[in-house]
Amino acid sequence: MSPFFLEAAIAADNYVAFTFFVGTMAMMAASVFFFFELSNTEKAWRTSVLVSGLITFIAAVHYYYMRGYNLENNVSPTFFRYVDWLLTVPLMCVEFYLITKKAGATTGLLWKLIFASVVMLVTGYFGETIDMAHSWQWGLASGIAYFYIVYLVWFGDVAKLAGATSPAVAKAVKTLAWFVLVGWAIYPIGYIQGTPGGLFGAKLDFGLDMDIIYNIGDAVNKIGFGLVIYALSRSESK
Ligand SMILES: *C/C=C(C)/C=C/C=C(C)/C=C/C1=C(C)CCCC1(C)C
Repeated sequence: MSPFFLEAAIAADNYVAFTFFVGTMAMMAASVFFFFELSNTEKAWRTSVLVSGLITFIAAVHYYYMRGYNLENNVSPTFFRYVDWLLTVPLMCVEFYLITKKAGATTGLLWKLIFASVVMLVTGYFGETIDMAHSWQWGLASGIAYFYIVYLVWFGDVAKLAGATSPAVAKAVKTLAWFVLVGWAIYPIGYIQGTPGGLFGAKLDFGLDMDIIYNIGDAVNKIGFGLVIYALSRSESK
């Protein structure tokens, strides 16, 4: 079937496919917005806003693909989901690095964040695919890496550096830290829903498909993160 027929074939009650479709649109719109705003952005903030656009653009391409894959095969596009995350989550770490760089953030800190995010994602991938029989143990390992990132942005080097910059940067880092603590916590909910091991071996059912939970998480976090950076670039341009 051609992609056009597939699009028409999204049934009105197929909420998974619908959220992939809306996700594609939202990510595309956000990318256009960030890219077009670059020319109105002060030089010092251009790279940060560009990275915001790259994050939503990479997601838009993956969502377009995942939408078709899910419609055609009626299964979760887990592999492409994780490819997307492996590209976009490290870029979110780059955002933290870029905005705290003026206060002295080192590439050592950047690598710590990236390393923790890769551990978080690779262990999650193992639990969802290769070694599903031990999904809760993999989820636990992933959760530990996740809490290390939470620690770094709330109390560790990222938080300390943010305190040493302008009030606007400090405020933006605080907002991004909330995204990491609350927005990113949407993902383990999807994982618990979608894996046999659930939470510490206890199967929980939230009544929502795993992909719907992940799609909500991506929209909140990728677009939200970008908008916080965008707002910061505006307040610092005045
Ligand atoms: C744009 C994509 C983002 C911000 C993805 C974030 C993904 C996570 C924070 C995933 C975390 C997980 C756990 C903390 C435990 C279970 C396995 C994961 C990978 C779903």
